[in-house]
Amino acid sequence: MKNKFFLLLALAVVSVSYLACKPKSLTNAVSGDAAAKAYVAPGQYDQFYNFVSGGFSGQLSVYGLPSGRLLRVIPVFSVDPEKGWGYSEETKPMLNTSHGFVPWDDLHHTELSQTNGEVDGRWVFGNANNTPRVARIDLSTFRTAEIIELPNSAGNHSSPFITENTEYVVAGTRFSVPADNVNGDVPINTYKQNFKGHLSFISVDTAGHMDIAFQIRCPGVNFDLSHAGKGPSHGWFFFSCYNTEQANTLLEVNASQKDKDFIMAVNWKKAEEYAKAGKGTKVPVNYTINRYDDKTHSSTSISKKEVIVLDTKELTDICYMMPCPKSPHGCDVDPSGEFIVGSGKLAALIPVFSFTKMQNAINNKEFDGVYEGINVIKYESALHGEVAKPGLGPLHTEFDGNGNAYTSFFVSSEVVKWNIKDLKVLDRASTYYSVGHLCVPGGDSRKPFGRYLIAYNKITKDRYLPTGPELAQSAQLYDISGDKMQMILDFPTIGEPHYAQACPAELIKDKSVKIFKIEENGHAFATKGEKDARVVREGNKVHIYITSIRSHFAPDNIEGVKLGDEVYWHVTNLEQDWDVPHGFAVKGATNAELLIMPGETQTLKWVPNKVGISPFYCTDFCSALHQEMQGYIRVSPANSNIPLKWSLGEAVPPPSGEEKM
Ligand code: CUK
Ligand code: CUA
Repeated sequence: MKNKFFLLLALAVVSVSYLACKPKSLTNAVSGDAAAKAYVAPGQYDQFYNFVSGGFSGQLSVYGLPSGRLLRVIPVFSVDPEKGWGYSEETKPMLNTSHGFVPWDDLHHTELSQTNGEVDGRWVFGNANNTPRVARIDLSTFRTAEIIELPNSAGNHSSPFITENTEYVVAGTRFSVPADNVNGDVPINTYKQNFKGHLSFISVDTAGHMDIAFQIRCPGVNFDLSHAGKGPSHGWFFFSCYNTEQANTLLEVNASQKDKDFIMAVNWKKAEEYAKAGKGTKVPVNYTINRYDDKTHSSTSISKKEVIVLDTKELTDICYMMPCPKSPHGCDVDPSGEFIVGSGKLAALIPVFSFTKMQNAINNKEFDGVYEGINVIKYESALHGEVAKPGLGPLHTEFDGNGNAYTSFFVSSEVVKWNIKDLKVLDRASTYYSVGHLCVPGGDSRKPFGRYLIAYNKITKDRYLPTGPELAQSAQLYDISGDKMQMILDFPTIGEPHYAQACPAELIKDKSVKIFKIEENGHAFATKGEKDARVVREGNKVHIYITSIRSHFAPDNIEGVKLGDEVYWHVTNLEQDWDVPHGFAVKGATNAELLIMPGETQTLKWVPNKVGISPFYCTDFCSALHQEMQGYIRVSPANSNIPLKWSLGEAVPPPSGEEKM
């Protein structure tokens, strides 16, 4: 067994070193009409939005397709000084966790909300891999609206995949760890006894609010990826598991021992029934839910203390294991909901399971033993068939809605198109290089839109101008409307993309919020007109109610602030026009700028530590007189008796000579 693994490893090394030399056919990789296919004329909209995870950047970026134009970077799990995300008083609570404020995470997968298994354009979800969390981004504002933390988890990788009516966002832990409520101070080599893998079923209500409905406690393995059943398999969820060897060290060898690991099938409808019937245990935990409110322009953190846990040891009919060769990564369900594709990183074939056969096998008890209390279905009993000799290092599969599947191969750097029913390979296209995830618009829903496929590559090597030791990760766009895939565009990406989703622009663009109505601004420190601008002292806290409109702040001269004061700049942008944000920055601030949208209020905390004059100014070029949009604040010693004073336009003496005219 070991020999086989090293053979594959050797193959991988050979192929990777092959990448170092430029393929001869490179100039032929793009054919003549490619540019026209990706061309979107200046002033024209793209046809699709593409929501791409930023990996270790912790953010999510939005591209237009087919142009590859970068439209927006949405801060999610990482602070973003450009937008004040995690720096303004209003957004700081969004990054709260049971560990306190966490300024960074690692976002791997994006998933669009669905209704009846079809993309509906309401929200996109993202996962945090490091400190386990799930975020919901509102696609009317393109902002992170909610972040929920997941207890009993570590490395929330198998996430945030959703059921076909967005009933649940589901998250499987990558690292199994001792549960939060038991003593975790145990030797690491007691993995088998003490480490558990928890799956979280996060309910989503019609407003989008998330909470953990229940968790399922599973044996300690690594849950890698997952997807919901749909259509006939709605009610089930499928998770790829590796490290079924339960190793706790040198996983590259020790977790590659078995020829087959598992895809775990979870009957979540049954689990839901059990949870409602009180079959779970209420377990004490600590987790946080952070919500942003577009009316108060503020966020709040809710601290939760309990979760319902169902145990697979006791409830033996909610989980079943399907053997899957070898160290599976991607776990994808085709649009019909009948076929489940497992991509074994070290496998030389792709197994495709049949939901119908799996159901029959369960009903007929065609089992092949028990794994840690969970019935293992006979491989052949659930298998629809295998795709033979597809490539090396399969990772992920997407679907085009015409009966075809597209699988990425990391080691052989290619995308392979195959037919779901007869499992015949139809086409292959090179990627440059080492492709990870793939995305077809709607490609994991019941209704893929087909047309394009995007490959997200890990290595770019010689594709772009050198930029020092670090090169951009890269996306490649293929036209898949014909029989043969055709590469039409390369574009560099932000961070390291893993999964991405795309949908027709029509689902989103007309719902896009243009301004926040000033009369609906419910912020506790809003200033709805210049006449209300003021400065209020409460002990050593100074609240500045300040407004911005082209091209001044009101007030713009402030005196009476002293060392030792905590100054809160509550900036309300009075504009009611689309695309007119104002920025705000003050000298010596130890956090960031604010970028305030029309009708919105945002607050910057500033603790001056020097006596003197500090200018403040607008950072976003908003008008011809943007450079005039500035002001001064005077900071006096702690014991001074300069009174609080604020003004706009008063301090200017009449220009000399004017009286004489
Ligand atoms: S993972 Cu990155 S290529 Cu985190 Cu979905 Cu497969
Ligand atoms: Cu406001 Cu520049």
